[in-house]
Amino acid sequence: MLTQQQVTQWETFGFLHLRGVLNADEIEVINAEYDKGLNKTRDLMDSPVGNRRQLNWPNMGPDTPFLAGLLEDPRICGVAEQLFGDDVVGVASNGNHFAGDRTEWHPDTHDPHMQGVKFACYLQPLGSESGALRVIPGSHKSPLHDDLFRVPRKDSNRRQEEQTGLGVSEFPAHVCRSEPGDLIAFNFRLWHASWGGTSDRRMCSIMYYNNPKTPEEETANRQMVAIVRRVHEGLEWKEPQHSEHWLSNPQKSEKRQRWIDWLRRWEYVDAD
Ligand SMILES: O=C(O)CCC(=O)C(=O)O
Repeated sequence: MLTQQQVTQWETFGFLHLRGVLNADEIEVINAEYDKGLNKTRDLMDSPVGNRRQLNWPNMGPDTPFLAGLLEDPRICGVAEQLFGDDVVGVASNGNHFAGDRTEWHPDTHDPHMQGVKFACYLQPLGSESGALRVIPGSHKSPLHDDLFRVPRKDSNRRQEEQTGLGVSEFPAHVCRSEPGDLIAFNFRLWHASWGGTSDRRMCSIMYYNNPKTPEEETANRQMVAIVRRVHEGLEWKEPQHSEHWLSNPQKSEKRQRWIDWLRRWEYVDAD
C-alpha cells in the first residue's frame, strides 16, 4: 500500500523506488526461474546469441510459476491498482538480459494517452557506473517529455561514435541505485537509461496497462496492440507472451480472468 506521499511522488516525478519488496528466499526462486527462461531463450534463438545487447522473453508459462504469479501479487498489483484504479490490467511478466554497457535515453511510449506502469526488478546490486536504471524525474509529463527529443544524445545502443550531444551519464538524472528485492515502478512515458552495465545484467519486468476511459485512450490502446505485435516480431520471440497455461487460468482467479477477457477483447492475445 502506497502512502499519500508516495502517490504524490509518483504523480510528480513519474517513478517510485520501492525498496526490499521481495525477500532473499523469493529472489533465490526468481534467480532459478530466470536462469531457466534465459537458457531456454538462448536455445530457441535461430542465430547464435553471441553478445547480443539484449534478450527478452515471457515468464508467463508453467516453467516460471513464481514470476508469472508476481503479476497477481498484491504487493505489486496492489500498487498498480492504487495508481490506475481497480480495473488496471496485468499484461506481462518478462525476463530481460542485457549484455551491453548502456541503454540509450528513451521513454517506452510517447503517447500521453497510453498510460501504465512498469515494475523493474534488477537481480544484481547496481550502482551509477554499473548499470543502475537512470530516470529523468518529471519527464513523463509534457512539455519536458517532448523537449527531451530535441536534446542531442550520444552513446546510442548501436555504439555509433557520435561526437556531439550529451552522453548517457551526462544527462541531469536520478540514478536508482538498487539491490535485489527492490522494485522500480515507472510510468511508460518516463525517460530512462542505464550506463556501465556488465555483459550479464539481469532484470525482470512486470507491466500493467490503464483500462482506457476516454476515446483518446482507446485509440492509444489500439495503436499499442500494433506496436506490441511489431515488437514481438522484432524480438524474435519463439513463444507467445501469454502462454496457453496462463490463459487457461488453472486457479480460476477472477482477477486474472478479467485480464484475460480484456487482453482477448483488445486483441493482445492475437498479437502474441
Ligand atoms: O536497464 C536498462 O538498461 C533499461 C531498461 C529499460 O529500458 C526498460 O525496461 O524499459
